[in-house]
Amino acid sequence: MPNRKEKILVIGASGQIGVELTMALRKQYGNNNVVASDLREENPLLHGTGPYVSLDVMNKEMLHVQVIRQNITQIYLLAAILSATGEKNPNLAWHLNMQGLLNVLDIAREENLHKVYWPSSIAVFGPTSPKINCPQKTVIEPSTVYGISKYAGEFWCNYYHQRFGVDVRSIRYPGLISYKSAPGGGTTDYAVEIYSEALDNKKYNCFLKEDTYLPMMYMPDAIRATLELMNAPAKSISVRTSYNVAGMSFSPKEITNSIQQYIPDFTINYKPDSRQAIADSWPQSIDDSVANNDWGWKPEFDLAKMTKDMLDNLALKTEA
Ligand code: NAD
Ligand code: AKB
Repeated sequence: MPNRKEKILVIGASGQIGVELTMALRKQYGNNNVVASDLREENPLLHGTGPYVSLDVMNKEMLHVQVIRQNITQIYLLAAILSATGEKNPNLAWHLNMQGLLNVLDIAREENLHKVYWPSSIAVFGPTSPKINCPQKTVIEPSTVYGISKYAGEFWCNYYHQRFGVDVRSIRYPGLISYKSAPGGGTTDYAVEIYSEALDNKKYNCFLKEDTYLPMMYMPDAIRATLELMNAPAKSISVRTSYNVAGMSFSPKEITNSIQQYIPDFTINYKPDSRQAIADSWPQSIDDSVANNDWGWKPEFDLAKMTKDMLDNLALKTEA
């Protein structure tokens, strides 16, 4: 059972994952024990559900003051620049993704925080990694600045754990699909946009080719994976870099077929752009047997189940 005395700070809480993870943590620990924070304004979905502070993870002093003032015991760090935006501004992506993490790890060490969560990504893998069932340990030569920052970040987490005993845990998320909050500049964003475009306009211009397979996961599975990892006993965590987790793998053509089961006149056009090269550098599917052995990870959603849930919930949102 989670300890009710924990006080959690979520950094990047207004983003795609942040909103849903904050709500899930508030359910587990109590609304007032989970402080949401972001550089941008509070996401409307979080209004009135618990405390919110405006915070820049790059300002270490300000972060440190908040951690002490709010008696924080755990940090979930979600602030980052994702793959597609990162290629437009590599220096900024490197700076935020690295310095933000180092600020959090330093404060965790100095303040003896109980736990830190920091997500990595399947973007750590590059063109020389195995394409199918990419293993936990394999050749890793990322070709995007985002992937490089995630891979370096994984080893900083491992270092702070080995050297200073910081209990930092991490998951290499696949592309995440959700209907509550919009995605923030990734290569897998097409798989979110396609559902709302199918409902609103019955057509979608896809920036990836029809046969581009990528590892993906529905947000409820991603949130559950995160909580299961964070609630697992420390002795069962054998990976202190970051865990592979798998949900499903599909191509734009397959997700289109799945949507057409409900919207038969939905059509798609393919106009690949610079994101195609990023997608081509990543694996098509992931082997998550280590996460399964260590803390029992198992996904619940496949493409068919996710499509039904996405379309039902987006339709309800439109009606509201
Ligand atoms: P997002 O872009 O939707 O959200 C990031 C949030 O961080 C934004 O609300 C942004 O305002 C905030 N932020 C940016 N700079 C900040 C700063 N200096 N200080 C404080 N907050 C700042 O991203 P997301 O999709 O929610 O991703 C969260 C994490 O999960 C990231 O580390 C990302 O790399 C990782 N991840 C996401 C996916 C995915 O498909 N969404 C997949 C793999 C890994
Ligand atoms: C992206 O496409 O950049 C993210 C990710 C897989 O890390 N969704």
